[in-house]
Amino acid sequence: QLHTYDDLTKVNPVTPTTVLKCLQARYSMKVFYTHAGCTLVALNPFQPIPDLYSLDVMKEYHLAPQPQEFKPHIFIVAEEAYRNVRGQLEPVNQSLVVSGESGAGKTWTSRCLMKYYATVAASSSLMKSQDTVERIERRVLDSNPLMEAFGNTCTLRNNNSSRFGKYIQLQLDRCQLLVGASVQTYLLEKTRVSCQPANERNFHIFYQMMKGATDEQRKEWKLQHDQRFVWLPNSEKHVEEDSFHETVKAMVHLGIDAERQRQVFRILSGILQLGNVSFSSSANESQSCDLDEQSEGFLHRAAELLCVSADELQTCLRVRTLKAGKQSVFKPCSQAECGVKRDCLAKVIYAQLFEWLVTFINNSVCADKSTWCNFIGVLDVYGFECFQNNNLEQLCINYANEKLQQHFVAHYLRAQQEEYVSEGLEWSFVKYQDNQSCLDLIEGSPVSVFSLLNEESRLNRASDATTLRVRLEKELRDSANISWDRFSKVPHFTVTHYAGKVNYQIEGMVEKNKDPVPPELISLLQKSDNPLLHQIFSDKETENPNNKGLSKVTVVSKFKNSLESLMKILLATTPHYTRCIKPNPDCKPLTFEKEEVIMQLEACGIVETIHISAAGFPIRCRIFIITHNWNNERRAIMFFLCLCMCYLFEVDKLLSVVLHHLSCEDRRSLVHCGRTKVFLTQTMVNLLEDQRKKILSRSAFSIQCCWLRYQ
Ligand code: AOV
Ligand code: MG
Repeated sequence: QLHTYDDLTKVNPVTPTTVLKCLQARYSMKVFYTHAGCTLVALNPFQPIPDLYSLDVMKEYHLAPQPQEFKPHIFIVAEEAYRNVRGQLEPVNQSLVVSGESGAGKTWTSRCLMKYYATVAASSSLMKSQDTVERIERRVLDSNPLMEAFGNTCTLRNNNSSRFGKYIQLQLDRCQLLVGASVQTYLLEKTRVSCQPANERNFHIFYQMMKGATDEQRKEWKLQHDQRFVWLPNSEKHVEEDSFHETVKAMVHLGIDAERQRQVFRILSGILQLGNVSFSSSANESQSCDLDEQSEGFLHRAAELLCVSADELQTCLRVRTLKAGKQSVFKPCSQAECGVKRDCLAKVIYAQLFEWLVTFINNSVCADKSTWCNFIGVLDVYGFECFQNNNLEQLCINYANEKLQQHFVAHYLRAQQEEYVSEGLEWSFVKYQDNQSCLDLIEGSPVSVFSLLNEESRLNRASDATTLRVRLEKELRDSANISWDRFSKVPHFTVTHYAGKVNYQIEGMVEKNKDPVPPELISLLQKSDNPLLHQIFSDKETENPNNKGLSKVTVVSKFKNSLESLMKILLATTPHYTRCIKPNPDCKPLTFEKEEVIMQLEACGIVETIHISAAGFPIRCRIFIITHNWNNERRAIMFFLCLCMCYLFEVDKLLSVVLHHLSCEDRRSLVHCGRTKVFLTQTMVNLLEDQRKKILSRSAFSIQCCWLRYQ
């Protein structure tokens, strides 16, 4: 019967084993969603499930008076958030936080959520008459395949792995209709453009082009059928046939015209050509390296596609410009340096192109501030990762996941329990895994991995890997979350994350953190005759080459700041958590591996969450009785409430009146009085909601009950 438990709070006793058994039983019955108190657990079926997300199912959940009574589904979370926007509980803006490890189903879930809102909150009044620009809902949805084409790839863990984080705010007007959206993205893993980990691939868009371009387009973009590109490994793997067509369709819907598309694809092909340019070693240091014989053609094609002079491009790659006073000094690059510059050029172009794309999408879908009043945010970041070789990219990704876990711990596991205790409720504290110590290790002050990494980046000294390793070991030795294998030949450090231990290689970390862009590369791109390339680099400052990037913000500092802004937004919204679980590491359909699942359940603290949810109260508020019409001046009501707060502290009495009016005096266990707040169980909230609806539908002067939530 275990499969019948819709909510893990009903499992008795709640232990990792019973929870696992319940989820396994449900999975074997093809039931993929289960409530875990305040969170929803979503198991990845790894195969499309017919009719699970159909229009009819959406309607069913949207129109139900109590969707919670239906089978657990992501649409319950979606609908709850949607109704909260209409409700009186503060804050009215909502965030749907989707978490889980790489390949668990976050991006899939985010797409489902967006489809749901684009359907139930569709605003027909926004139908546009132009042929090319589609209605707003379509455009919001089309932003997904477009961003995924440019920002997703096939990794060892997921064939459609997101290499950037995104927070999409769906903007709703007063009538709860979707009138626009805005996208905030986080740190694209741009190193992948020029360096793909073994058995992984470059971003989807390159393969889509190679496969989907017409003969005419190939000719224009200089992509011969039989051409092998160094930066396109594993081309034979997993490509959906029509994805190029889909991407182009999305571009059209979003308003990227044919000429702009041409410019985009020429730039992308230019990048691919650059990847086949290599250099031979020079005879001595004062001589610059020559192009390899077969590279000549690729360099010319790259220059032609990027619309820059081939000679200048070659000089930029082979010679470094140093400023000595007002004079420029030119220093030939070594073979390795030439390669680094080539990679840097490709990365900076791709990253800026991605940024331009996101800005374009925002301009196309963002509603005017005067037309929307609330939003529902959907957060989909890259999931926790642990490969054989992990570097700065994985450190940033796993750090982002630590931050999200901390938000959950702070908001739910800690804050709620502390409040019950401070309000004097009978409460036996549920212990939970706090990941604060790991975050202190990574980002804390005065010393942390990030601070040491930044210092090393600023000092700009040679043999960074060993120095950084020694400093990390010396200065962070007190942290329980970091360790070293002293016999390892490769300098590395191991971090114990909430989701598991990860070894990070130190080699190359400092350089990646500095992320220097030689100014001559920017100057070259600013002179491009490709209007798009020219535009995206026109406002970029060419750094002072003598400055060695001193004033530049490092990668980790920038990322830390952007995540802190995200946390501020999350804290100002009502969060809803969905935990995506990957039932097996090989992405096999309908295969449930217990060890895999239990590790993920333990990492995210599911058992603790269930304990707290089972005994806790989802709503804390003060209840007042107002003989007043809610439709009257809101301010007057607020004034009245303040008076109540000042003079009527006998909450218990007030409560009796409310309960009397709701005819449920026998249900006092559903309500608990704290020192300053009244705590309601979900059943009580539903009861009050029903009453409120009845009263409002009568729309007469009557006793109304309203509640405010103080966080
Ligand atoms: P992720 O976003 O969590 O990983 P995805 O959302 O890309 O993971 O899911 C991985 C794959 O699992 C998808 O491409 C689908 O094939 C499949 N999948 C996920 N959820 C479902 C579902 N509900 N029904 C059917 N198939 C599903 V990463 O972005 O790597 O962290 O960086
Ligand atoms: Mg993803």
